[in-house]
Amino acid sequence: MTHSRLPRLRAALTVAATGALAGLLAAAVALGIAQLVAAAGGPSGEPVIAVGGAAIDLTPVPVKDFAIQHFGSNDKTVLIAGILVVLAILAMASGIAARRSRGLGLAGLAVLGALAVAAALTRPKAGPADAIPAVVGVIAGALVLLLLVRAAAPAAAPAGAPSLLTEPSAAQPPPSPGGSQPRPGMSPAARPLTRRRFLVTAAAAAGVAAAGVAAAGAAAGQVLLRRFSVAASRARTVLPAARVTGPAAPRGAQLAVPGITPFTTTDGSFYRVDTALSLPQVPPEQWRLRVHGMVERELDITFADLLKRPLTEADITLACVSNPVGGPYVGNARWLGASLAALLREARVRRGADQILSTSADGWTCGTPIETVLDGRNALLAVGMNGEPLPVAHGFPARMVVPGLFGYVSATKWVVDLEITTFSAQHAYWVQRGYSAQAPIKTGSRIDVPKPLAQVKAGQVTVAGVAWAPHRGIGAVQVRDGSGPWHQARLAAVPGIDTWRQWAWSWDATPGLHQLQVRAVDGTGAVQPSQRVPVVPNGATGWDTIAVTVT
Ligand SMILES: Nc1nc2c(c(=O)[nH]1)N[C@H]1C(S)=C(S)[C@@H](COP(=O)(O)O)O[C@H]1N2
Ligand SMILES: [Mo]
Repeated sequence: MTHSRLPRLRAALTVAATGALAGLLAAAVALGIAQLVAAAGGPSGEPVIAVGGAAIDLTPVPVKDFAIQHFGSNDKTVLIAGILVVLAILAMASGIAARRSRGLGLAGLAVLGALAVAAALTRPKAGPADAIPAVVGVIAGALVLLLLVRAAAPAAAPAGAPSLLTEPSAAQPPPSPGGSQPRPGMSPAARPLTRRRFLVTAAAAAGVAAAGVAAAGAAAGQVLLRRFSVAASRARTVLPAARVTGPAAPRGAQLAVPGITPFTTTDGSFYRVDTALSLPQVPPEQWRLRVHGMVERELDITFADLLKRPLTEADITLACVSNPVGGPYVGNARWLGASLAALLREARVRRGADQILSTSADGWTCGTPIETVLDGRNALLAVGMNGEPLPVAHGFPARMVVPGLFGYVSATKWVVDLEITTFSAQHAYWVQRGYSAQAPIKTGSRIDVPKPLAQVKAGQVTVAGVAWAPHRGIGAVQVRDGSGPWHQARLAAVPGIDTWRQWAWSWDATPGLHQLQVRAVDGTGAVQPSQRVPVVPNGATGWDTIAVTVT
């Protein structure tokens, strides 16, 4: 690099660096202020949450599947982090643009603000007020950007301007510890002043940003507080005993095999899948369920009404359509709830209706076949899970549970509305995004022990796991080593056909590398298909296969 180019490059870098810093600070202030304003009106207007929610709804299904499968329950954290990184990059770009042209920089901020406003306004249940946090935030951010850019402006003009943010080159003497010593090539009066002014303004903005972040913290605290209050009313909730008790899980439901998936999944280890970035906080005192649409008699019931109805307790296995072969998105709990069929009979469904379109407190929708709910199975409006009120993450105060149907067509958490309608008139959330309207849970089976790629000693090795075909039941489970013959596994006891079933097989393992495979036969005699199909549009199929080394 020639001697004359270096200073110009350094000047350009200075412009870029101060611009980027100004953009970042402006965005931080915008965000902090927006969070603060949002805290006053409830978390629905929080720009990052709104943008995140909109992103979830707009994400193409394959991308969402990728996220669920690769990040699992961390998918939401990854999404928020991603949004913040993108925001930071765009903010820095706006700041750099503002060093060239203020209008351009402001336009960049305005675009970011418009995106946040659009996201806030298109959230389900959003009102015009939900745009306020983003608007106020962007105005604050724009002021900070203008201030900083004005403060830094003269630095762009003369060549040889000192870099604020890069190490001084060896060609120049290091600045004195005070930092304001004039350097060769600088106009002694203007440079340090400009620099100091920028630093002072930057420090002030940083202070405002810090205050904003603190405000955001306070806002988060408030949300937590509100969450805490729902936690408190959950703790106060006393559920009546079941009037109808399904057969208790028999003692033989749990095989004595270390490492096997327990028959009953604890609340804490139950998988969670939903589109909610912040958990809906629905106080039971305010909860209402409306049953309307193609009915003779509309119903509007309170939580107290719900608890007065005869409650049923039953073991039911829930599975997610996004569960890959061998995957974790399936769980079994003991649910307590009121009969959905009885509720529909009370409302008197009109001829021609075939779908219950249920809606959650946060606007998610789900379509369930009326025929299935009325066919005698334990379709529940559930209030309890494993002997306790539903955890907030699993739908407190009330959710649906229908044995045999994938969660996205049956298991609405935080349910507040049941519209009786038809499948041709209304399309639920995931159906709008390419999933099937009808989605019974497909027969599945999984090897839990040994673990994939485990090393085991030659001799008798227990191979074990779970298999499920809710509301058809599991008739048999078969295991094979490589392409050898299928062996019948021993089956654990089950309380009925609505749960998964543990199985175990004693394998005479010989040294070498082996491939173990499992398949189930459901209660109707249908063998789990070997063909591998993806999750979209109505659930994966294929046999779980693991490799183990025997020594
Ligand atoms: N309100 C609401 N309910 C919902 C969903 C959702 O996104 N929002 N997801 C459904 C899906 S796809 C599944 S698999 C189950 C998962 O229930 P869980 O999180 O209690 O395991 O909830 C269902 N209920
Ligand atoms: Mo799901």
